[in-house]
Amino acid sequence: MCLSGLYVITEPALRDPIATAQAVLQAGVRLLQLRDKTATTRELTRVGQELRVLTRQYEAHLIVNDRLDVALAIEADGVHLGQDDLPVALARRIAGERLLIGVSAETIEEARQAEADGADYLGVGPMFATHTKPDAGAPVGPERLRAIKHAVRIPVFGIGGITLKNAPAVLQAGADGICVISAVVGAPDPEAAARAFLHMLAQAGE
Ligand code: TZP
Ligand code: MG
Repeated sequence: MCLSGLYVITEPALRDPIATAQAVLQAGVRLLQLRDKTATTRELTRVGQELRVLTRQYEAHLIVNDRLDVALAIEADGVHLGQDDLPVALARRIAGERLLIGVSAETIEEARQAEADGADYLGVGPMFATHTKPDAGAPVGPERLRAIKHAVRIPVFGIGGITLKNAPAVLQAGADGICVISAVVGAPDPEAAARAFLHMLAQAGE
């Protein structure tokens, strides 16, 4: 599987996750994360099952944020864990090789620990200021990503405040791919926005 390129994350406050998925899958996105901080477990599971059907149609990968149980229940391809979520080594023990495990890391130490505990990829950020995650720390910038990229062997995605304009700096710092929410999900035409990112990534050779 290809852990690189454009990774789009849903945000129900900006657009319905199903509508988001239809638009970005149509554009060619092959990595989608279901992220919903307010849904009930039942609702998250229902949306996840719909996304599972859609992502299978497009041969895209589906990752569930925070919730290992939901990821396993809907037969997602992976789960994404933050530093306050289920410890990565425990998640790996439960999921075995059934799931990809992505981990958020802000520092070299967190990145190395995640890799040692069995993470398959990292989300490093916030790269830049973001309004989408109010509890995100101060921006770490592309140079932190560069340092983390040198410290681990697993793929590294930049996340947080990434736009078409600043994405090249993240790629130049060594990112294997970029994660976006508002620049695609909050765009007036998310399909066109995703296509623009994919075009930029293709030009950059990602
Ligand atoms: N984790 C770190 S920053 C962030 C997450 C989920 C929010 C990214 O959203 P946006 O709109 O692309 O800045
Ligand atoms: Mg989390």
